[in-house]
Amino acid sequence: MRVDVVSIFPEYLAPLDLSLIGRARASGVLDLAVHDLRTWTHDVHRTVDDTPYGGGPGMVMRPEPWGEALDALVPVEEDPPPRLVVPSPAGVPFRQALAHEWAAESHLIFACGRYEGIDQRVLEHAATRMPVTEVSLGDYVLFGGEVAVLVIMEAVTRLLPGVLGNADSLAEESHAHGLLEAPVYTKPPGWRGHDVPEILRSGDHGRIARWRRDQALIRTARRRPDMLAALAATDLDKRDVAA
Ligand code: 6GU
Repeated sequence: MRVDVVSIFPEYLAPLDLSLIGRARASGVLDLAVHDLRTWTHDVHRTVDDTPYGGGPGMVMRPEPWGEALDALVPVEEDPPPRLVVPSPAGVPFRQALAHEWAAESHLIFACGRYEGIDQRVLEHAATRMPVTEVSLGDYVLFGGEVAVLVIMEAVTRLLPGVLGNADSLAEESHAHGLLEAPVYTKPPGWRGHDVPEILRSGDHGRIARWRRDQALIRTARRRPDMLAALAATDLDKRDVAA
């Protein structure tokens, strides 16, 4: 997968060199480049922003540098075209399903806005050439899209084939089945007066699976009642009702 990130703070994306994302890059699974938006400015001040039409606080990113950046990063006739992802608190929610969709793309371009955002015409024009998604991490406001790109790239990269050693951990994890994951334990069996639930040490795999499912249901009901309500009745088994 090819990924381009455009930002006025390219150093903010330095963590993409580390850990498992760094390893995915080194192994060739991920071909990632970070670009400074100011590369595509032409004035001495390398201006990227201006005051908003219609008034209001803050500054808006001017369209010209973004237009040139996308012209440079999208090869003419690229087939399929890349997907442009624009992090914004006004975007659609980023969820595991989107991470799966984007892990199947061959080329993603992230446009990191700062200030009050990017002139909307950049997105309108890009949409005539490629799919465009404005995406939000949640209901709070960040300074800019850079940290959102770190989050999204971590969620997407771990779904790329060959990145996670153990594919089973993808199947089991929170959000894979629309439920939060059950709590986990390791050795020692007793620690500071707190014991590992006896059932996990019983060796009875049927009862362990049932216990984990019940714990997942209880957690989800308490912490994310919205997720439980969204679970289709067909996703519940008869014994879930008890939990
Ligand atoms: Cl994706 N960007 C910004 N700037 N703020 C956010 C966000 C994204 N998601 C939540 N808040």
